[in-house]
Amino acid sequence: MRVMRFTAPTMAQAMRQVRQSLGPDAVILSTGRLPGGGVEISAAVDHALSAAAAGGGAPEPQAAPVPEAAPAPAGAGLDDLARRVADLSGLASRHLVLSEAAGGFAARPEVAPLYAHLMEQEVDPAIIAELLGDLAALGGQNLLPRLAIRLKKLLQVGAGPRLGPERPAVWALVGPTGVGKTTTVAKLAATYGLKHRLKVGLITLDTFRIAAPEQLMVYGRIMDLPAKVAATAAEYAQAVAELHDRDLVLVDTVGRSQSDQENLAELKAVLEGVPRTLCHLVLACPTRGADLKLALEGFGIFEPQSLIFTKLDETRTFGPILNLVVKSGRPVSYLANGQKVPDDLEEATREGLAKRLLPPRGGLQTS
Ligand SMILES: Nc1nc2c(ncn2[C@@H]2O[C@H](COP(=O)(O)OP(=O)(O)O)[C@@H](O)[C@H]2O)c(=O)[nH]1
Ligand SMILES: [Mg+2]
Repeated sequence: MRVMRFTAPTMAQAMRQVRQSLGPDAVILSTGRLPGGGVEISAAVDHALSAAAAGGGAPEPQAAPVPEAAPAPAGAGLDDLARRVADLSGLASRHLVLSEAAGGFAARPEVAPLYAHLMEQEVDPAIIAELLGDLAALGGQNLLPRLAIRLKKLLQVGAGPRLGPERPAVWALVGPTGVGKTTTVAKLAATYGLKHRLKVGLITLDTFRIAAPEQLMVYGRIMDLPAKVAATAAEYAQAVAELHDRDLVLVDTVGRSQSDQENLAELKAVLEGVPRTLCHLVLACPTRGADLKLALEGFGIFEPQSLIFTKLDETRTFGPILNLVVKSGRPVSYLANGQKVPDDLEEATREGLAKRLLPPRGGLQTS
């Protein structure tokens, strides 16, 4: 298999080059942005793979599950879209998806611009294939609204604090260093404490760095909310007990590298001091896709209730949000789009996320 590189100003143009040079059996191996602008696609033709994809040659008996080639009727199978996407993790099936995309649905003139746009947004190719594959077979106009409906179905949102009978509700924000946990705790405190007029308390477990607890204490003083520092499971349980008159207790934690399993386990042990603590995983949207997936795995031990994405103001690529929702099966609860406390926080909605992921109406690049 000979790998070839294609560079062009836009994904659509690079895809066209791939099809022209390598034909319909091209397999996209990777896509990326060039430092000086433009995109690069590595692609190749693997005749064994493409023969198997076409049902021609002798397929490998141990091949990973292959997506249904036959177009499903409109709307069918949408409910288990996420499950089928999750099944597409094997390398062989991934290649089949990509090869099918390049030579099949993605080549159709009405679909190609949508395909290119989603690739540019760095949506996982397997998800794109599920979203667009049978839409292409339906043909016709108005693909964008149909895509929007499917996308919204995949984008789970919600999991804001459900204030059950047990008070206070306890939310801990966990996540890598520097993603904006402390800032987001402050924004949430303002949202729930000042706007929704709930009784909010703050706890910081970030005693790891000198002066780190001070950051949250300052927010507490400004907003006139009680704030406590805890370093052990017992201290944490004590702090929550002291905040028993609160509706919601927000817990800030120390940033940990997802690869630092020992420290993650230590933090988990502290959080277990209050078993009803619900964790929410904070991730920065501009983080590279592979690193986001590593964080998801590393912080999986906290069984996060939701994902919170920060720094949306620093990127224009939102595919990773969709990729992680599908991969984790967790909803997105909040989006942070700037440094300002408390303004730069929004509750995640399907519409808001889909709007960021889709091209503006009429703004599709068709060249
Ligand atoms: N641009 C941008 N910066 C943010 C956002 N959220 C937090 N930050 C900044 O990121 C840096 C780290 O934030 P911090 O809350 O201390 O992160 P932590 O280590 O996870 O607690 C600070 O400079 C914040 O102002 C956001 O949504 N957008
Ligand atoms: Mg912090």
